[in-house]
Amino acid sequence: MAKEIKYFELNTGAKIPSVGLGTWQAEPGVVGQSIEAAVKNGYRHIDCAPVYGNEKEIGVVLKKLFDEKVVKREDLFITSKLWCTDHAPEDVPVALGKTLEDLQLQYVDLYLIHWPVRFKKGTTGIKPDNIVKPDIPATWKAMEALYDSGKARAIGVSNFSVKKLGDLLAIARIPPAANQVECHPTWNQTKLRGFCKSKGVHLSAYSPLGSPGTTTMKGEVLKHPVLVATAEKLCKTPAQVALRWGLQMGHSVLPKSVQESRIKENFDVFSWSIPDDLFAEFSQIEQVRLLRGYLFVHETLGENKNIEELWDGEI
Ligand code: 1BO
Repeated sequence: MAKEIKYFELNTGAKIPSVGLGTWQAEPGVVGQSIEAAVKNGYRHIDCAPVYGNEKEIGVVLKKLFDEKVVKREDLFITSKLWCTDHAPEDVPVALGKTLEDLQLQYVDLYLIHWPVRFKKGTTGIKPDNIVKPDIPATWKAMEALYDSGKARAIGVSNFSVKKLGDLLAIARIPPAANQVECHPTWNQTKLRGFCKSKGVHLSAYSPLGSPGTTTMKGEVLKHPVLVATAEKLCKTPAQVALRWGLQMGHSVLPKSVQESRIKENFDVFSWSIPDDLFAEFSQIEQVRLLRGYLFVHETLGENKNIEELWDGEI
């Protein structure tokens, strides 16, 4: 029996499931089984990207789930992203073509420009020396063509600041449907959230648990006293509280897990809520961006000389 899922509506009219399975840092060899567990436990939204290095394995398991009639394609919401090496307009359809081939799909539900940063074509890894000057208007025009073709049913961006999103909205024929960014109770994106809301751009949260397994991000979100105390009062886990906080703030959340028990736990966030008095305490939490983006800036190459410029001061 289908479990209750809350959806948000995109500016295309499509519905995006409010909880999706993140696949960043889900290694090939384990990502397939986590997707199977997620879908069997009710998830209908999978967040992918070619740079995560696992789209082929995801494609194999999606095909299996469709063949075994566990879920229908039209009931799943699949996001993927254009990597930084593929910003040239002629490379954009090729990159989506490769993603569709790997995922064994005819279309994605949402296709995002992964970063407002361009790397030299053909380079590998995330290295500042790979950076070249981006031309987001030209890349976006190519993204709009993918939307027109139906191969991307919605298009959007990721890691865009208020300024960068505003600049894009000023030239877009098709406005971005979503901006996927780091967001959790200790980086709540107040300014960006307000801007997205005013422009009808859906905010989607990566690292909604603060990426506890990523040592470089030093995320201790789940240990924050407000989360721990709220979890104790509601008999929930801090992870469930962090996710429920996201839903009540009005954004979709993309927790990553490869353990079935955690996958289930992260989905048990619909039948209860954080009461107003406890919810209010989250607005007092000190804010700190965890994914700083040092590898996406270069003093002389590209447009972002430092992380202040990358995030346009939102750090
Ligand atoms: C480098 C990838 C960050 C989250 O998508």
